[in-house]
Amino acid sequence: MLAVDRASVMAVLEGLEFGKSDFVLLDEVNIEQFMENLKLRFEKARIYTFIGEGVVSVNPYKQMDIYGKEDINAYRGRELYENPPHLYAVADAAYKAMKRRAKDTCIVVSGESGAGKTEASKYIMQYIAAITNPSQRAEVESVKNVLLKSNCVLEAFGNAKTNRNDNSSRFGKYMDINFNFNGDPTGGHINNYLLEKLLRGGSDDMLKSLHLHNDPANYVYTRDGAVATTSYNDRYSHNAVLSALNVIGFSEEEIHSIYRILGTILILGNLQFETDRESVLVVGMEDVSHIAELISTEPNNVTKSLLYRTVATGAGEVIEKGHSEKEACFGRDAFTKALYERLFGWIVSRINAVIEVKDYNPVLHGKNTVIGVLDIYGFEIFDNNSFEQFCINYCNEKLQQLFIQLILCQEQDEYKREGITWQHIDYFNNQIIVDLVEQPHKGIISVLDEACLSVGKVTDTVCLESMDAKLGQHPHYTSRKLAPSDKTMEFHRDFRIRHYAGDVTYSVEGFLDKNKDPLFQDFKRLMFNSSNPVMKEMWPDGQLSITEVTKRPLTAATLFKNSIVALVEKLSCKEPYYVRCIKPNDMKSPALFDDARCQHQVAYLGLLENVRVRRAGFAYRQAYTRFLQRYKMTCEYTWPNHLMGTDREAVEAIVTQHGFQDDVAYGHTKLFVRTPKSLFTLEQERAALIPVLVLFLQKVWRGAL
Ligand code: AOV
Ligand code: MG
Repeated sequence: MLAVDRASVMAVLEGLEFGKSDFVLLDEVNIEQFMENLKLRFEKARIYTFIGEGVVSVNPYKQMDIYGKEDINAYRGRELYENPPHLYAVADAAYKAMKRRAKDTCIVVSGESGAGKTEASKYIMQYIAAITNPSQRAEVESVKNVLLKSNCVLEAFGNAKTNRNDNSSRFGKYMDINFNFNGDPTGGHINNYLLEKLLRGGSDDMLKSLHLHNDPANYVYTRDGAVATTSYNDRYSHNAVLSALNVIGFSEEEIHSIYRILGTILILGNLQFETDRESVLVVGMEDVSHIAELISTEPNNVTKSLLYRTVATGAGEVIEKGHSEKEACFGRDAFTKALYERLFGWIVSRINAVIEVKDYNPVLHGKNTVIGVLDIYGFEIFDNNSFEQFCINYCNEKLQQLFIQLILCQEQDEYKREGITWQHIDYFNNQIIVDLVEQPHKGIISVLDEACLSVGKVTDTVCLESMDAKLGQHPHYTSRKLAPSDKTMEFHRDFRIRHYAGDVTYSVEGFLDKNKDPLFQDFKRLMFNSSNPVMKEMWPDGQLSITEVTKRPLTAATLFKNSIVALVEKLSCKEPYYVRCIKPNDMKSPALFDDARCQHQVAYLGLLENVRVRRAGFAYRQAYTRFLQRYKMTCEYTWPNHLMGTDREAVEAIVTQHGFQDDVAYGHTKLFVRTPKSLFTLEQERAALIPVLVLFLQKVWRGAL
């Protein structure tokens, strides 16, 4: 009987009716061909497609039977092209690079809201957890357990139901997983970015002890979410969160403090003020005493913080100034948001303390390597774009910039490793847009900050004017004033950035308020003086006296910029792998591929650019062994087994027989093909041979040959 190995059989049976499994194999890189392939694959339930070592994923909106134990085993330790495209293939590639070459790697998952980023990150984490620690060492298992459980907790506090996604992450998350020289996880670290402040409910008993009702519709802050359909079983997830908190090691007291803070937030949201003659009062003192009880302080302190603000006069005197009703409402909202933000930040820091790598001695334990997983909101283009979209889109510009640099570097490195001459690649460099946003003294953030910090009444419109004055000449910036013919923009409100992914018009309304730190020091002091040690710990800046408080706290945009710069720094020393998520429709339907919506995403994710960069030098590269497995049936000298000296020589025989020897370069371990056309000949021939070979293989298996 002839010896036919498994990989050859797999390769033969993987037909072409599912479209091209890698976009670099398209006949031509244009949007039509790209979309045609993406759609065909989605309709054939092939939700993943490679772009080189990255994968494009289309949200299936239904359970797929492709994440089981057998699937994990099929990808484990295999080369990229051996199996159909899958998240596991990318996760495995990142893991292998780390283990074999002791390289730090990262997996960047991007895409718009509801595209499947968080699900993808979870599958990646599960894959890594499944393939590591085969000997089941207890200390590694416990690290893995905490890493996996932390997801559940962060989702419970950082996710919310939005109209685009029932379980939308309102924060960006970057998680480093540390590995020892064995390739087993030893710890990790989580960073979170720009949490939008939202919340969800707890159990009846829990809520009752907190003086809360279990119907979210009773609370101003949760009411909107309660109207939408519930696709999550809240009670079930509540228990899961509690058990996850326990596994991670939160104490009873800490868990109780968490719920006390959530309770405070809900009651605060309902709190009203009224003006009686000259003075402003809280409506319903019962709520105030509940809050006081929850945050372990005197009701009097709560009332004071809500109604007065301590200010230092020019003469260094400290006086108490009563709020107007409007100021009191503003203060209350800023306080609840800050409570939530601090709570979330504190939870993240507690998890980090547990998973931090301790006692790692590189001499004893070998080099410590890292895989980072980034799950971050993708580009957002809404009908109405505000400060949040501005931050998110700036973040995506930074990631695109990093992508360009890293992919090009990665290519260059591989060519060097394989001993192949480097070729220049032409691409659009978006640094110019990054500068437009972040350049010191000139960029949009700097103009915004200046406006926020200046004394006197600066309005959003005034700020827009100074942006126009400074940036009017910039090729990627337009305001309605500068292009008065543009009827789609408003005269005094809008400015537009030409992002690498498309034009976005931002309404400047509310930019200044959102950029300021709106929280009065009185609230910080209130929390710092709580007799609950957990709460005290969350508000260390509350101990500053009014005269010590820095007059110019960092603005939201600057804080965000700093965190993104730090993130990019973290990523830039790692070898990147990309998962690009696409949302097929806005109905959460498994059956609908909305062409226009998908095409829009393909455009702004820069996928064509991605394929072009990938193809600009050598479109396709493959290890000699794998290449041989896939194409050996197309050449008489190599089928079923070659009698050449090395695999490389056998590959040369295939290439020469098909006449594209001028289109390739031979690396140390891989064949590099410049234009994909050469491969098409091979692919077509292979496709034509498949039916014949299937018959042949069936005979082989039956022992007829
Ligand atoms: P996101 O993370 O990209 O949105 P999610 O990962 O939360 O999106 O996915 C949204 C929903 O799509 C999930 O709750 C699932 O119902 C479904 N889904 C996604 N991926 C899969 C998959 N591989 N298989 C089955 N169903 C899936 V946001 O966090 O809103 O930006 O802010
Ligand atoms: Mg998410």
